[in-house]
Amino acid sequence: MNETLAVAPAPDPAVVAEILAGLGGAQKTLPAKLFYDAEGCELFNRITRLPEYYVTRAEMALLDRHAAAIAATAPAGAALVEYGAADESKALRLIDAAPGRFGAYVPVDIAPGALLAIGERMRQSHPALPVQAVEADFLQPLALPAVAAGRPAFGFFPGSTIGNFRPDTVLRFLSQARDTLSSGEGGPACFVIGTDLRKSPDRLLPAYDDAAGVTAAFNLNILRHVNRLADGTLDPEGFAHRAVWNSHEGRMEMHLVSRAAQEARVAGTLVRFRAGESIHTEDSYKHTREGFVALAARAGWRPAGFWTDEDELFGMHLLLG
Ligand code: AVI
Repeated sequence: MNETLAVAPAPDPAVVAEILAGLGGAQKTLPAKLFYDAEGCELFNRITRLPEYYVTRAEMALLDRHAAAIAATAPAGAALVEYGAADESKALRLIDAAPGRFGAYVPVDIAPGALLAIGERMRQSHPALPVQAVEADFLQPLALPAVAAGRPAFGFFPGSTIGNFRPDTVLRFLSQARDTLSSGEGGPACFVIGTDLRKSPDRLLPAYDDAAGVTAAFNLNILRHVNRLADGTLDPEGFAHRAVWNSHEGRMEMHLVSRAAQEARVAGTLVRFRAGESIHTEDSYKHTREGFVALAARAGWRPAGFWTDEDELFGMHLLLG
């Protein structure tokens, strides 16, 4: 029987403090997790179908090729713990590739609406598989829910969302995930993580600045979300979307560039922008295979498998800890 558990979300004052800290720095920033209100999730879904945005298609092609091999590395009866589960489509590739191997499914995400929808759909499509969703910011320490008790835990973090974290955050996340996943029964912790691979800026830049302007709309939407969360007056019309390849850091960056000198109020605080000044809204690291393995090793994980799509655009690592 399926069951959905809602754990309390992070308190609003903490989010407001994070927003103000970001807008108060010399390089203004906003937390990328704030892209994903209902409108942002919809826009991101559209991004995944854009001709320029190869990331999702490459990962799906990888799963078409290798889902059975990846699922075969899971211990029998394991709870499949999916971090950042916006929908269940990728987890289902593993579940359906190895019928009976997974004993439970635990989608973890910050968006309650997405989790409820997953629970509903899974009840229809896989009624015999216990599902327990956890609404949480997975960058915070996470406890496995009751449905995972007595089972090995098999972590799954697809989508290259890990690329949206800076290396210090990746290290903290991977150590916490090791604690979480090794609290399951039996064997070492297992974690399968999808990462977009390093490639030419000629391929990367259009993927983050598409001709139809969907990524621009996604970037600008963060301002509306911040306005709602923190009683703000940021004007989306006053900013332009910019995507940049930072070769030194090995990452794509998204910025919102102020079209003119302007002011806004956010949670009662006056924020001033110079003409041309940017708010840095997102990093999307493009890890090489070796670079990611080295990072994971610093968090106590050892590499045990690696798969790519035919065009070698996207990689999936199996880590044991
Ligand atoms: C969710 N994440 C992996 C996407 C990425 O490619 O970094 C978010 C995104 N930003 C712009 N386009 C897509």
